[in-house]
Amino acid sequence: MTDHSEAIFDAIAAIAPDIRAALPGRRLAAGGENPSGEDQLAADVYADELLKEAIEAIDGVGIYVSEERTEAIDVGDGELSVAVDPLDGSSNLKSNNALGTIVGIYDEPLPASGRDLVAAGYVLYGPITTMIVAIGDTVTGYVVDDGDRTVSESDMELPSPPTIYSFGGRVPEWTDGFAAFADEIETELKLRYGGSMVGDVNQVLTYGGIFSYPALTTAPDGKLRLQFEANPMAYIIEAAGGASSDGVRSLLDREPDGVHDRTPVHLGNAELIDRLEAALR
Ligand code: P6P
Repeated sequence: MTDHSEAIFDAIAAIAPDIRAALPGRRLAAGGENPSGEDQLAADVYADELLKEAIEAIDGVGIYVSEERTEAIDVGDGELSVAVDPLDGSSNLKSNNALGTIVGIYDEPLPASGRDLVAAGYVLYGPITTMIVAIGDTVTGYVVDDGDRTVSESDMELPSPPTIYSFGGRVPEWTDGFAAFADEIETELKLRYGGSMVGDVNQVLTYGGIFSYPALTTAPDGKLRLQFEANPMAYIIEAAGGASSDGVRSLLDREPDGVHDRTPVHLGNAELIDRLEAALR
């Protein structure tokens, strides 16, 4: 499994320059919507096509799921299922802010529990292109240059004490429990919110803290998708010694119904997640 996972991350690193090079010319709407009802940019569609082509070429992969595609696709007779958000935070292209690619590698057909993940990672298209990969309980940071990934940090762990918080959703739509928790956290940590889960979770991994896109009064399941956003990020943060929650339990224990299920998301230092869950009880 590890060899196949490493091959998948090598393939994603190899096409990362192509995805990045395509961003300037594909900032406009493609005219369609993704299965979650969000406007698709030409960059979303292009990144998805490159990723599917790269991933289906790898032995060991059987199923491909993407934010941009309604159904799971059979791409081979392998045992692994790969779920991707090809261009997470693509709306940030308009304002030239960070965005990225999120990958979850499961050893069960999708939709699957986060406990069926064998690896997860993301590419961050920031001032430089970086990659984070978690396999088992080991998290490794890479710089991606010319399609090759070079280790920049080994055995990554969430820093402690935490210093930043990153809360999504409109404040008037926060539940009373989350608003009360936010009131406490705002007196303790610094706000860092950039509108792309990859960029914001990468700040939590870098500085320690908490990322939340919570349940809203207008959207009890929140905004982010379980299979290709929440689960992979929860796997990474828990492998780095942190914790995750949907408000009640680890995101990795949240049972999925479909490949585009949404879930409330909380990720970060364990003591902050404990406090969050207590505030929502
Ligand atoms: P909002 C990007 O569209 C995304 O899916 C995540 O990357 C990000 O965390 C969230 O939505 C941002 O949502 O409501 O702040 O625009």
